[in-house]
Amino acid sequence: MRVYSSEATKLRRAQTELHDGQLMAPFECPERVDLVLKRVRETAIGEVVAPQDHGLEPVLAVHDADYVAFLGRCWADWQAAGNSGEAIPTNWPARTLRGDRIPGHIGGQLGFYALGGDTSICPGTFEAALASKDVALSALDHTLETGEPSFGLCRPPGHHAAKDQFGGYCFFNNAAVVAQKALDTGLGCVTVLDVDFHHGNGTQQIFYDRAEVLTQSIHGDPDQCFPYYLGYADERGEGEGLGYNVNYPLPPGTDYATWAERLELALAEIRDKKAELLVVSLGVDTFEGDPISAFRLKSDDFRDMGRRLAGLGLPTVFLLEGGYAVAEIGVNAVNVLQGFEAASGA
Ligand code: Q9C
Ligand code: ZN
Repeated sequence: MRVYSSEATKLRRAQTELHDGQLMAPFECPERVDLVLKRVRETAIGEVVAPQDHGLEPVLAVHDADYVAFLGRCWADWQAAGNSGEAIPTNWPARTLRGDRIPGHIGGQLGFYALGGDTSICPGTFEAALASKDVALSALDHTLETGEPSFGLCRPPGHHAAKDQFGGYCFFNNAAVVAQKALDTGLGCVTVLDVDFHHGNGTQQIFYDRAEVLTQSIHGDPDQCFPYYLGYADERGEGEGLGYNVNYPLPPGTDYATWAERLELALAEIRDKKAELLVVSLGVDTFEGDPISAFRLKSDDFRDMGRRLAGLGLPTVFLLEGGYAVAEIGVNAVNVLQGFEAASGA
């Protein structure tokens, strides 16, 4: 398996996260990259390669141009407005206000382009997000060229990023960028399977009315878990995309036996829709020790997850999403990859 990683993904080092009423050190930290990389090297799961620059075009294929431009200038504008701390949104076009105006003030723009207050913007954020999508796109290139599986050590993660909103630690939707690029190179049907603890709201939104990308997510029930306002089982897609989005919400406390039953349903759906490429949004925050999540997967369960994914026999791109039990994310992520390789005989 080929692994893609970039030092530039560590350029974002936020100091603040507004979490459960406290301003604390962010869970989504650059050390995550080094911990996964360390385990990749220990296990020799694959050669580690630096990504190629893919420019902004593949990002603009799934994100709005004004949103991308906002991310590019946000930190400078925030500083120019006289703020000393990190850019944290505190006001939104909430239901009783107008959602059709983009205010001139950076504070108003920040709330317009944010879906939560959990993700502070700091120096290096845009640069790290650019590196993260290059890692993802380079992994795709390798898999399309060789048929071999790839692992993109993406950071910041991507699956919460919508067409024109950041949040949940995500800025560019790496999985969506990759899925769209695969379609643009001639594939007919791509699938994104999101196994992160949190619902992949951004990926769902981006492809909601389209049949070329089957999006599925197994996650903590949004009635109890972030992102709260999307990810319910009755969201099945719309228009041509009806039937091409499937959500599997599960209650806090869910163990692997129950989780794996949903995975089998998702795999059957992928076979049924005849997807030609599998993109795995690989969050390992389903781990029992994760500090912000509530499933009970054990480290060995991640191997079994990889084994089941390999059963599809599809070209596969793994992209890192969440996972915050920093001591164990390397073991858990690489366990998925090892289980996959062992079962595919690669
Ligand atoms: N107290 C990813 O795993 N915080 N993002 C929820 C609940 C946001 C997680 C707050 C969690 C985002 C990629
Ligand atoms: Zn997550």
